[in-house]
Amino acid sequence: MSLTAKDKTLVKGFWNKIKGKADGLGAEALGRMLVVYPATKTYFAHWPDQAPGSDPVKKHGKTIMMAVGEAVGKMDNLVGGLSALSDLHATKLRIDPSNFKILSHNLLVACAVNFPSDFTPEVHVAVDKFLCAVCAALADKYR
Ligand code: HNI
Repeated sequence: MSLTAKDKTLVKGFWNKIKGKADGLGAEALGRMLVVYPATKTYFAHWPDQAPGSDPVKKHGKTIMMAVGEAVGKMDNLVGGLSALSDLHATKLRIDPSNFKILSHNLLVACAVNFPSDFTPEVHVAVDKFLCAVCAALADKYR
């Protein structure tokens, strides 16, 4: 389902509210993913510590959210804008693309928990659609 003009406006507005705390949100989402969906830990086996709040989780949470922030700026062409990142996940990192949805779910949870009044049902659906579009763009280079 493609993003409407209203979805894009809502996503941009919400991003502007959360971007100052994006690093922490990314770390919380990643930490939750590793605990709640432990099969995802296989991809991070080379990290010294996979616990929520650990240095690698914090660092990678920030990396993920920088990419999400860039995606907010590329909402009109996510497939093109994320093609290098898709290629990396497909051919080098070899991440099963079903995991993108799992991380997105955890990002939504982190947003809801940390921004309860801004994360209205209307924002929720727009951000969910946006993250689905990001997942589809990240999966684009798989075949
Ligand atoms: Ni992902 C590296 C962005 C989902 C496993 N990932 C990155 C990098 C970015 C990134 C940016 C750093 C790239 C570089 O070094 O140039 N990843 C994203 C985004 C999403 C996502 C925006 C989804 C919204 N990645 C996932 C998922 C998994 C995943 C769901 C596995 C479950 N990513 C990785 C791994 C690395 C990685 C593994 C390498 C990290 C490292 O420290 O070695």
